[in-house]
Amino acid sequence: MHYLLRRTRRVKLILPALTEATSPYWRPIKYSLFPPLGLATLAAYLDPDCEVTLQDEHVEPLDLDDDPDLVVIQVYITNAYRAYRIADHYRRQGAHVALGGLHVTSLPEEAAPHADTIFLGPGEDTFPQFLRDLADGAPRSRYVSKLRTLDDLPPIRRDLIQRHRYLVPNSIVVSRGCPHHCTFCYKDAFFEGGRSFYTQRVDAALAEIARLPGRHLYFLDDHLLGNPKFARELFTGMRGMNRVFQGAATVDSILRGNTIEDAAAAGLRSLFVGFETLSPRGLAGAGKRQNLGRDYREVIRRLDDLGIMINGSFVFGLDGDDPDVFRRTVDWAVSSGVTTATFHVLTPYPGTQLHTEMATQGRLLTNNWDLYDTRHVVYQPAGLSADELKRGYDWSYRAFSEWGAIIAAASAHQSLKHSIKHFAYSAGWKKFEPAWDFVIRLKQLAQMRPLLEAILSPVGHAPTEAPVALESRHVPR
Ligand code: B12
Ligand code: SF4
Repeated sequence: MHYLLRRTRRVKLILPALTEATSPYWRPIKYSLFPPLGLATLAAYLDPDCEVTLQDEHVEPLDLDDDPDLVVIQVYITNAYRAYRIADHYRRQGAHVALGGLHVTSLPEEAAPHADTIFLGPGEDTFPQFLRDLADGAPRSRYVSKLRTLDDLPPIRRDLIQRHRYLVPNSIVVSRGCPHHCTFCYKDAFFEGGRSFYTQRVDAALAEIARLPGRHLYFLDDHLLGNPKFARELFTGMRGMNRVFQGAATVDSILRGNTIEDAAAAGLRSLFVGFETLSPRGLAGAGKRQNLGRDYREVIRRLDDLGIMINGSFVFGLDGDDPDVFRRTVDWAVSSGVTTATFHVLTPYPGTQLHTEMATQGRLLTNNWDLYDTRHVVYQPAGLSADELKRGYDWSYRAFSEWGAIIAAASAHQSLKHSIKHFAYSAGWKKFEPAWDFVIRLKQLAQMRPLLEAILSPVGHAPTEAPVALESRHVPR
């Protein structure tokens, strides 16, 4: 048992590249947005005397010639094979390898042969316990998170994040999980065995915000408005902080009370909204009760009034979808003035209710996790063929990104200023890919932040004067 022979002095944390990020068609900017916040969160529990490195393969080649004592790897579904190869490599060298994250939680038996220790669920309770056990020479092979709290967290090791490599280094999460239960979402599986939605204390969240330099923030929370009381207090506290930020929320939370106005007053300038489908049958089938019977146009109007840009999320391939779903959805998004869209092919992630349903019905087409990226069809759809679904999905991105669609969507706003900003933002995102790649290669992303903030300044309706920056947690393709 090597951990008895080696003291834990050198620790390496790795986010292996998602498979699609290494394909010839990858979009470097999409993977240069957010730093590995989960790993930086875990690093906070390490002894300050440890020599710690954090490597994100999306933004730099991995150095695999080193000799760490402990290797911590975050496993998503489409980096799982890569993660296992890296894990095997370090285990051969005698390091203690710890694997955790969404995919390990979904399929622990698959991950276990590649690790000395696996972790199921969030790591805030289990990782410190593991470190204590490791120091005692008796680490377990499996830890399952049960105690769910964000109280008294040590400050995230943001010093390990190479800020210059990311467009949005100020990403932050002030909650975990979500109060809803959509059947295609990882959430229930990941948080099984304990609370599945909980927030930080407001004062701690505000303190974390205060530690971040610059003005722009990106909240990576699944549902920033999920707890209205917490959200209101957070936004009240942020009012004097001169921040601009982006986040994600559900349609019902936008329509309920005045939380969205409070958010705008605190600096919210763009929001990822899970519309998912225009079909009530599709919503019901996906367990998306919070969307059922809600007036999507009213959601749009309310956000538009506040000058908040929208990144609409849409899922194709729900039961009930027919070959016309793509045109209907794109037409609606364009005519509604949705700024950017994230389209997904419905994907039954292992561990989800959707996956169980598909498996029971014998509709799963492949277990190749590399294809579970919401761009490929991995199950047999009901109302259209797999090929129609894939072609319709690809068509939707193309159609939504055409100049005509950009101009039409930008023209849909009440305010001319909003239209101009929509146009600049949307075109900048969709039409200038080579320019982004060039900037990344020159390692000059940091120089782009003030420019983006300037381009995306407020549109007049918004209750504060703050400018804004880039788009969405699930960034559009
Ligand atoms: C940032 C992000 C990305 C980044 C990922 C790179 C990065 N820098 O992290 C980018 C933009 C590349 C991305 C892309 C996509 N994403 Co994304 N993304 C996120 C997001 C918004 C935040 C992740 C985060 O930082 N969380 C906060 C930290 C604190 O939590 P964490 O990372 O989970 O880490 C904790 C635990 O997981 C655990 N842990 C993790 N690793 C380890 C390892 C060990 C050893 C231990 C002990 C613990 C541990 O401990 C940490 C602390 O508790 C999440 C949603 C969310 N709120 O988590 C979606 C999310 C991960 N994405 C999702 C999806 C669907 C996608 C896309 C497919 C979207 C698309 N169509 O393009 C793509 C491709 C992803 C893929 N193929 O798997 C889904 C994943 C579903 C799934 N089952 O895999 C999520 C969960 C959103 C959702 N609600 O559906 N994404
Ligand atoms: S609202 Fe979003 S985060 Fe919450 S369960 Fe549904 S898909 Fe998941």
